[in-house]
Amino acid sequence: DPSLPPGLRYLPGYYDREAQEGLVAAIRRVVADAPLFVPRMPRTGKPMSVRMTNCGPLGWVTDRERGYRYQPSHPETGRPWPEIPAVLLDLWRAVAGFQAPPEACLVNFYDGEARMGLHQDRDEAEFAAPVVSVSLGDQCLFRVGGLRRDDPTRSFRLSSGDVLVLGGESRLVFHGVDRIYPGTSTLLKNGGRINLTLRRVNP
Ligand code: MD3
Ligand code: FE
Repeated sequence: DPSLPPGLRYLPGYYDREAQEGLVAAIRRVVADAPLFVPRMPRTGKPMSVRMTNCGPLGWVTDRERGYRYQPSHPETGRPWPEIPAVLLDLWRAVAGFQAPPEACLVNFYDGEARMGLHQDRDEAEFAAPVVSVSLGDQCLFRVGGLRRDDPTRSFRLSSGDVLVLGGESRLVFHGVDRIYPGTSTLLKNGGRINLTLRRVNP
């Protein structure tokens, strides 16, 4: 698709329903160990509408005082993040190419009102490795642009089971989630959307 940024691979329907159910079970175990927290914007302390947790050696966190960063422990429990489930390490091996395993898996949970504004992912020290994303549950309207905030954007729906691989020139493009479409999936008993992003943090 020539209107997608170079290096972005969209793999719709990568996971079938049974595989999606397995992923949800694995994420429930992660959340039982590392509870969802409310991330807060640097300086203002404004809460994000998405709730988050992580698994892997490092996790992405943000708060008013210390801002965006990766750290090895949960900001509220102080415990190390749980391991990345094997099924997600398998995904990384299948789609990321010749890369070391991911260090961070961010788990984003969206209720029907949650959004994520247009941003770049640049808190990592390693941009050569791709970001790999898995969507589960309700559909969302995803927006992807270019390397500059004011570049034209293109929007499309992401559905449960879809995978995105953001490598090469797409690694630093602006992107966001404009809205959730409640009631578009039966995967999660209470509705909502889960997005998993696998990343290398350090070269
Ligand atoms: C395109 N998450 O956690 S995932 C994020 O659906 C984030 O939760 C969104 O953006 C979500 O940072 C989008 C798809 C995604 C992830 C990383 C990207 C798209 C990307 C990095 C570069 C370009
Ligand atoms: Fe992002």
